Amino acid sequence: MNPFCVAKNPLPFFSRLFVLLAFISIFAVQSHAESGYDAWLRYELIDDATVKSDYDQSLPAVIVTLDNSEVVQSARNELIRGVRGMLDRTLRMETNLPDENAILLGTLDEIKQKLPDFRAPTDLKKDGFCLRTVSKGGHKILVITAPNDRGVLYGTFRLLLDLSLYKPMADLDEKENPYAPVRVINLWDNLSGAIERGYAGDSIFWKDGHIVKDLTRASDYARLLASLGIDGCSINNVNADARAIDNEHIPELARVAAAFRPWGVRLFVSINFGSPKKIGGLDTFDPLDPRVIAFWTNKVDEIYAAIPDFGGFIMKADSEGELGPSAYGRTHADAANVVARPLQAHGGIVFYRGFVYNSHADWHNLKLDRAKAAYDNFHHLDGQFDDNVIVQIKNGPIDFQVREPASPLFGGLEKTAMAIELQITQEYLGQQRHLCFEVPMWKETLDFDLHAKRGGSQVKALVAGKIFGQPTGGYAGVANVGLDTNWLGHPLAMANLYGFGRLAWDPNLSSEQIADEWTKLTFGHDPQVVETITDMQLNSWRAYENYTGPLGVGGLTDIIEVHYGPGIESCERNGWGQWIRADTNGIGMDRTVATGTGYTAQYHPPVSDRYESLKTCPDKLLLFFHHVSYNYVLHSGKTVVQHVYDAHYQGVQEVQHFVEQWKSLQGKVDEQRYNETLARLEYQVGHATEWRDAVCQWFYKMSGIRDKFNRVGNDPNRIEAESMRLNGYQVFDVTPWETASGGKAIHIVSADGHGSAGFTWTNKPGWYDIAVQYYDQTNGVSQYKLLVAGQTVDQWLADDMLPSRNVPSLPNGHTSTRHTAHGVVLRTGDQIKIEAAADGGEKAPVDYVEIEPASD
Ligand code: GCV
Repeated sequence: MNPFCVAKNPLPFFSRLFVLLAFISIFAVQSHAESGYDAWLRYELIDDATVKSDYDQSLPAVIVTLDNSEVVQSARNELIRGVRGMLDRTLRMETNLPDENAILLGTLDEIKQKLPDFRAPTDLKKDGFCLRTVSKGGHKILVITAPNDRGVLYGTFRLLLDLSLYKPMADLDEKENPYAPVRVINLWDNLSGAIERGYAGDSIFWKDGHIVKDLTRASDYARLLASLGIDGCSINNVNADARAIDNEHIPELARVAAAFRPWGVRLFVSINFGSPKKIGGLDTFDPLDPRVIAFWTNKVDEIYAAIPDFGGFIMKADSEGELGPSAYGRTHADAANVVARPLQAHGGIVFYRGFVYNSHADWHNLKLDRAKAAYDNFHHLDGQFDDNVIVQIKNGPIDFQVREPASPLFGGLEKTAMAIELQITQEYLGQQRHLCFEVPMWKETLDFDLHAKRGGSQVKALVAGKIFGQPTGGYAGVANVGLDTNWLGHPLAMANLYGFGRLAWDPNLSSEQIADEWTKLTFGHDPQVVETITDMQLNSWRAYENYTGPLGVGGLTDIIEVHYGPGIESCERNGWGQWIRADTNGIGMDRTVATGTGYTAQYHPPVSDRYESLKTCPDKLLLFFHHVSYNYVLHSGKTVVQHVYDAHYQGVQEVQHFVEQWKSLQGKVDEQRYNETLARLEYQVGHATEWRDAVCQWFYKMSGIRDKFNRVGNDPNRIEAESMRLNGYQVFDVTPWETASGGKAIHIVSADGHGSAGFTWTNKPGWYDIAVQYYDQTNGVSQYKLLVAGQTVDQWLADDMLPSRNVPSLPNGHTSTRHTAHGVVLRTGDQIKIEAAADGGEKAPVDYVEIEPASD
């Protein structure tokens, strides 16, 4: 069939244009190949003959829509697109039931008019949906219906999910309601286009202070969100630029809202609490001042005049330098309500962030504790927030660390709506350079029973308002997607966005199911591919925890700026409050009531008792709650320090295993994603090794206790750069010391910027892998060459853009990286040499060379 024959119909110009646009959007799926752009909506042709023939027979050829809303049109187009991709068939669009089988899309009211006998489930809620096959006139009608048009879209995506997962279609009967009313995404994009804690390129929304002209990606992003049932998205940093809502930007925001609208996604914006002063021309932002009240009322009215379905605001106040109500002695409730009241009139909401703490705390004071801040700031205000205020609370009491207990504030608000804030962007979890599937971590928090009420009160139920009956609440995910084609950088990282969306819709899904679904949708159904990737994903968070910060110790990363590589003592002796209180005698924050900060009292019994007592505190959180000696014996029977050593060596082995697992998929995964993933995993091995060595060296020095397996500080296959014959190179002290093997490395100091470092191979002849651990800064592109017996065996450029790019880039735990020359033949007595050329501020630094028998 000639798809353009529709243009011959006597349709008015705009209708023809619409058909053409619909056609383009339906077929657009084919234009992105396997770049990762299509994420889990690839709609790959079904290659299982039985499944395909079953679908060919059971799926009607006609799709009927009873509704002309933009959202239902998106649903129809999406179904056509999906069926075209998976079954290579093009559904026919109708607006009336034909004399044959059909798929029927409409809201409950519309369906009842068409099919008066249709028995809809009586308990469908807003955004919930039902898929049911009924008979009419001897034909089967697959009805996709919902109380509202967004629900129809979600039901359509569910049908597509079912098809993608090869679920039998015969006599379909499915019904689902979202677990929670609130399911939103936050982005931390600055108006400049840079993204705070974004690791996949610049903003898809902003550039140079304005919304970008081409909003195709914004709309494609909304489509991805809609496929998960997410219905709101804020598009600017919570450290908000007040200009985001000034008169110049409101029309620009309206364009984004228009790009979101066909997908049922409402636009939210982060606001600066100082706006009345910064953009309103007032001399105050006191929330109780009538002029400030008028400012917010007028501002909200202006926004709704341009964007009638505007979702509302996100507010970060009195935290990390942001202005807040404390400037006028007002409360967070005063601040939230002054903005919430005008929004209420339009059906809008305010997410008021619970992430409020003093970042200039006195570290000498052993009773101070940042973990207590959220509860202390909000608990006493319970009942004072308006109904359309949602206090948005990070999963743990500190800040997205690899292991934290559930925030006690979830159990501390009974009359206030809440949302749990989960971070999809991997700020503290390897920044999408490391594989780290967060769903198992989120599940631990969501399933945790805070005992806020007799009969059980798991976090997932508390935030959904199911325990104390708040009218709203739910889930907010910080995603920070960027312009990288595959949205989040690492080809396997989109599993986190998918997982967030699935859990926001249904937190009772298991990590296994989510990983399995995502892998099938993203990489296909080959059982080996599914089993391998699922296994890697499910093990990745614990592996990351093992080689970074086990036992709940918290951030052993550089917490001051980059939050990426190791930088252990950066958390101590400053006002940020992420202290681990380590000295030569012991480590860990004492948060007990008996002798510490008293944080455990913020939990209800028996949780408070469990954490208070060393006897019952789980090992995985020991150092979060207690200060103990390095020799303290865990429930596992190991000492703290031996656990730290063992976990770190195990963690690196686990990452090495990921590489092997991934390599077993060569030829089974498309080349582009195979190669991109392999490169990231190989990088991860090098950086995990850096983490392991930094943490183990530091614990060894601090505790003075040897590793009982004698691994720490004893690397028989390692040749330290500072021990090599140097020419043009000089030894220097790396800061912090633990981020270099032995505390030292070499860099080029010669006038012409060239240098060499060499040594003699005195070991057995054979095939070897030669790994060079060096520092790849972002302020230069050094060149390295590896020579064996005068012959160049490898060369490379230090041109990686590691996540430290926004701060002075130095040789340290963020930039430490590894290049491995595989399968090099060595003879005893060979001269091995690195020749390098410095560039810009990067002086071709080298930490060590490690030579091991060739892996394959
Ligand atoms: C947007 C952490 C991050 C900040 C972030 C803050 C927040 O501190 O490092 O970049 O600021 O959390 O959640 O507000």
